Amino acid sequence: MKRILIFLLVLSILFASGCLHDSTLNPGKTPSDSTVAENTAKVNASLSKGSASESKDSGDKDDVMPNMSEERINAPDANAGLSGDDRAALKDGAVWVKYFNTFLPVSRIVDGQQQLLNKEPEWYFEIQKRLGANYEPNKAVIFDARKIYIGSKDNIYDNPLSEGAWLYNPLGASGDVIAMSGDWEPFVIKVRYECYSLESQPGNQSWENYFNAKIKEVSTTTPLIIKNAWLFDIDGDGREESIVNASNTVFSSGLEQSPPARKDTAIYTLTAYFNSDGTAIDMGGHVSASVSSEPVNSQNNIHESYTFDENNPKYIEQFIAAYQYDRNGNVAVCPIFNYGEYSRLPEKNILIADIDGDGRVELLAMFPLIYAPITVYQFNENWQPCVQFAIYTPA
Ligand SMILES: [Ca+2]
Ligand SMILES: [Ca+2]
Repeated sequence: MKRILIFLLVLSILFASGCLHDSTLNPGKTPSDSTVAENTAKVNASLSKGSASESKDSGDKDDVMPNMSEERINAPDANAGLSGDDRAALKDGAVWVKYFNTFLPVSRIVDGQQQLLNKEPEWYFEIQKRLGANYEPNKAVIFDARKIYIGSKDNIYDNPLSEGAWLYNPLGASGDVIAMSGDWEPFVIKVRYECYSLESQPGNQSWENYFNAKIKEVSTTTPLIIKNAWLFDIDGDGREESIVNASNTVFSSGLEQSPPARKDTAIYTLTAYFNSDGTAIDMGGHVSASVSSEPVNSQNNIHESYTFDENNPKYIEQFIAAYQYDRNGNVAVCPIFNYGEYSRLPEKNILIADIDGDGRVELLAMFPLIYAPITVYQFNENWQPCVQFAIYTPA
């Protein structure tokens, strides 16, 4: 139950950050909307706590209200440019993506028409009702997503996140396998996957400029840490496009107190798509200075802090840490202490595959997180990712 509540809290962060584009949940139909609302209220309260604290979603909005349509704002119309003469016909068939222990539908072509389109993300059970017996894989063939990666040396699974705080690997939880019923090759573009350590950051100026600008909306004293990136040539022009995750938070428990040197430090998890010219498309995330530097103390309504409350040790947990600057200007691991439910926003995982048989790849983005959506992007005529379909995942 506790784990579920933690997931719900993270989900509420997703909502607060606008990460769930167009997340118009249907009251009374969601399995947990009251809890989500409760937790969203808590997160918003937490985000607005203290005069030094401020939060930003990854869009440009200054208000605290969730920016629900961020991904659509940043991505052109889902159907723009899709009717060009050069576009091959869709092939009848279906594709499911593995999500933890189940398969969720992401494409279904009947008589050349895509059945899985929506303007708003839908809950899995609504899709299930619509598809009936076709909701689950039927006569499907399993494809291992490792096939999209170039070379075993650069393989996603041959690059285990190394020691300590980098141990948490979201990539195994979802998107490592698809099921397909159809007659085409799904993996038509090769992808390089890179994951970075504190010591070996990629040094890509475009990425740094983009993410630093996002972080500086909230804090000028927070280190930028690029976690991982997928690199691929989506338009075949010989120059790589990329999808990049940046985050300074990690799961790491049992750490000694070591608060950051400054009070206005931020926590963030951000994802962006980069064109080969370095321009970026926001793919969601969250940045805020919501973690207090005052001792965590439920009576003072401080639920997440870099500082321990010695008066109430048995109610305090520590399983998250953030990379911040110490007084010497070095990047240090600063544990986050908390009362009650609190978790970090995980990084997105992606998969690039042709899921509708027209020879062009689609992009799937997902979180290793219950209830969070799997989003399908189609590339438009300018090779910009446009939201086509999204399904909220089950617990
Ligand atoms: Ca390219
Ligand atoms: Ca396609």
